[in-house]
Amino acid sequence: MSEAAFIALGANLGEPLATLHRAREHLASLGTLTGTSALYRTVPVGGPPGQPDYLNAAVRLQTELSPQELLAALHRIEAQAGRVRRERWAARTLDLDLILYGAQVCDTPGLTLPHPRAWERAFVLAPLADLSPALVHPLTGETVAGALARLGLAGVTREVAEW
Ligand code: A4P
Ligand code: MG
Repeated sequence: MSEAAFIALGANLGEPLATLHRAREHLASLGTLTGTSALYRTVPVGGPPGQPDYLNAAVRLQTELSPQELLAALHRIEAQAGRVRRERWAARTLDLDLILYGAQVCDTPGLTLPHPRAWERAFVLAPLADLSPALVHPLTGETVAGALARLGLAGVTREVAEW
């Protein structure tokens, strides 16, 4: 049985656009990509000061992988992009977060669904709104469009629609 997964992409080191292109190709091999958001340039949230701006985007993937298998595949793609895990929220060549996997809810040491901070972050919600503005948070019922209206778009600039 396949499920719709929403994956957020972020990069702010190296060559972010080339990294995101490669990541999208890898993601396409994990199932069927059924949507790609616009590309956003965003001001870093949290982490050490002086980081470069991020490029952020999101994709919808129809996949037969379980959420655990999918997250493991995301970590492999991050590693291939040369990601080194240093301090939390540090600058990175590539971050792939599993935002939603159908309406599944779980909280285990390795995987939390939905992604715990997604509905508080415009750099995640703006790309998600391109894909599915009416998508609801499975626990709170708040839509993506509703959360984005609540947060506003400060620090988030739509760069290009197609990438
Ligand atoms: N993990 C648990 N659940 C999930 C999930 N649903 N998706 C675990 C992905 N990972 C999940 O992640 C830490 C651990 O979370 C992993 O071991 C994984 O098993 P990480 O990617 O190693 O570390 P991180 O990315 O620094 O932490 P995290 O918690 O993913 O950070 P955030 O909250 O995603 O923040 N500002 C802008 N403008 N744009 C950004 O993209 N990204 C971050 C990262 C901070 N500021 C940003 C951006
Ligand atoms: Mg992450």
